Amino acid sequence: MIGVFDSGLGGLTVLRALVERFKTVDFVYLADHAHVPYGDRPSEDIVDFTRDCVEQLFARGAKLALLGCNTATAVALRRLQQQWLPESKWAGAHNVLGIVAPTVEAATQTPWAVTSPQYPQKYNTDTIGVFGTTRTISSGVYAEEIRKRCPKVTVVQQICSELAGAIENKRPLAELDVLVRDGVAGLLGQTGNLPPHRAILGCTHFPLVEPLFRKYLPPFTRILSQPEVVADSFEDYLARRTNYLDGGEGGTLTLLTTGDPDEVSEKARVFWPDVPHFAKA
Ligand code: DGN
Repeated sequence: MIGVFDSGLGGLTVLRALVERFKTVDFVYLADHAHVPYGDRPSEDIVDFTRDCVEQLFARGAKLALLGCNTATAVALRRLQQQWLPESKWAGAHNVLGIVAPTVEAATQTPWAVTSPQYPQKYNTDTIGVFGTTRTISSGVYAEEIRKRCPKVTVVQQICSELAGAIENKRPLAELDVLVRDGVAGLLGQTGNLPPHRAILGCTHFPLVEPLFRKYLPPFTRILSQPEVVADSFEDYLARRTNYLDGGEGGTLTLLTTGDPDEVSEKARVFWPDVPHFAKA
C-alpha cells in the first residue's frame, strides 16, 4: 500500500496520476486540513505535522509515504528521511519520498539544448524556470538539486504566492489568468526576457492552470507535468521495490482528511471531478 500526503488538496493532482497509472496498487491519501495552509508556518511545525501524517499513513498499512506537496518536500523531507525515520519504529521496512527529486531529474535530462531563431547569439546557456510557493522557492531546494545535477544550468525562480490559494478557492478564471501572467512576467523579467528552455510548475496546484502558463510562456519553453513525471519515476522505483506494495487488497483508494470530510470532498472536485468521498482521519 502506498500513502500520499499533502497539507491540502493539491496532492490530488499527483495521486490521480498514480491511481490511473497503477491500477492494482492500494493507495491511501491523507490531507492535513486541520493545519492547512502550511505556507506561512514555521519550519518546525511543518516538519512535525508532516511526520504525524506520515506516521498515520504507516499505521494504516502504507509502507511507502510520498509527500505529494512541494512545500512539505522542500521543508520536511530531508529531516524525516535522515533524522526521524532511521530512529523510528518504522525503520527498515518503510520509506518516505518527495516529489522534488523526480521533477528535477526529468527537468535536467539531456539532450535538451534548444536553439531559438529568436535569440540566436545570446541563447547559449540552458535555463530552467521554476514556479512555486513562497516556502518552496525560498527553501532553494529546486535550485540546489538542479545545480547538483547540472552545474552550468541557469535557474530562475519565481514565487507565485497567491496562486495555489486562488485555485483551491475556485477564484474566477480571469483572476487566475492575471496571477499566472504576473508570475510569468516576473520570471521572464529575471532572465532579461530570455525565455527558459524548461519550466517546472513546482506546486501541485499549478497543473490545473497549466494552459495559462502555456499561454504566457514562449512556445518553445517545455512545461514539465509534475504528476506525470512523478508517476514515471514511481514506476521505475516500484519495479525494483515491490515489497512496498504488500499489505492490501489491490486497487483500493482511501481518502482521509484531518478536517471536515464533507467540506473537503466538495472542494476536492476542483482537482478531480469524480473524486471519491473523504473520510475523517
Ligand atoms: N500544493 C502545495 C505545493 O505543492 O507546494 C502548496 C500548497 C500550499 O501551501 N498552499
